Amino acid sequence: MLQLYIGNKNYSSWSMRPWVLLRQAGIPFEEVLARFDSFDADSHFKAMIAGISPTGKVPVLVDGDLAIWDTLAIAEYLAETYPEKNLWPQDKTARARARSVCAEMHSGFTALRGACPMNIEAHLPDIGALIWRDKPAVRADVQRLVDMWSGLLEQHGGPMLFGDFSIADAFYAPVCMRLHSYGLPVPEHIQAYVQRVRALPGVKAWIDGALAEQDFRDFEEPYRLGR
Ligand SMILES: N[C@@H](CCC(=O)N[C@@H](CS)C(=O)NCC(=O)O)C(=O)O
Repeated sequence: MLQLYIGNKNYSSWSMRPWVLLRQAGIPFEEVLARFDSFDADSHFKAMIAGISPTGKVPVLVDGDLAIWDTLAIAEYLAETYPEKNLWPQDKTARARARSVCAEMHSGFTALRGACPMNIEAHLPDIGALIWRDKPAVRADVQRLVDMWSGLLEQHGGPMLFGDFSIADAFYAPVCMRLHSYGLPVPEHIQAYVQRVRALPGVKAWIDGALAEQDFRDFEEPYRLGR
C-alpha cells in the first residue's frame, strides 16, 4: 500500500495537498506522521524521515522501493498511476492551465505564505486585519488569487476551479485555510469557493485531524507563543 509521510496536520500545508488529493480521490494509503518537534538536524522529525526524504522535508510518498518527494512530483505520479481518477482535467488546454496554477502556487504567493502560516486550529482575524493593513505584498497575493479563481470558476462553471475536483483544488486547499483563519477580505464568490473546499470530505477529514491534534509548536506559532 502507498505510504504518505506527513507533518502535523495543523501546520503542514505541503503535507495537506497530497493527503487531500489521495483522500478525495479515494486512493487507499497509509499515513505516516512525522511529528514536528523542531527542524533541527538532531530532531525527532529529521530522524524519522532520514533515509526516506532526501530533502529532509515532508511530504514524501512511498510506493514500494520508490520514494517521491515534493508535492508537484507526488501529484504527477498519482495522476499517472491512477489515470481513471482524472486528477488533472481531461481537456488538454484546461490541464495545461491547471498545471500552470499549481506551479504558480508551488513557487509563488511568498508574501501570503510568509505572513500567514497555516494554522488550522487558530482564529486570527485581528492579526489578519493588521497584516491586511500593513502588508501590500499580501494584498497583492490575495488579489492574484481572486483574479485567478474568479476566471477559472467563471470559465469552468464551478463548483471547483476546473469544474470537478482536481489537483488544482488540492494545491489551493491550504490557501483556503489561511484565508479562513486570518479572515482576509475576499469577494463573496471567492468566500463561497473557500467554503466549498472546506466542505469537501477529504478536506474536512484533514481539518478534523488538525483540530484533534492539539500538538502546538512555538516555532510554528508566530502569533500565539506559549500554546
Ligand atoms: N517544495 C516542497 C516543500 C516541502 C516543505 O517545505 N515541507 C515542510 C513542512 S510543510 C518541511 O518539511 N519543513 C522541514 C524543514 O524545513 O526542515 C514540497 O512541495 O513538498
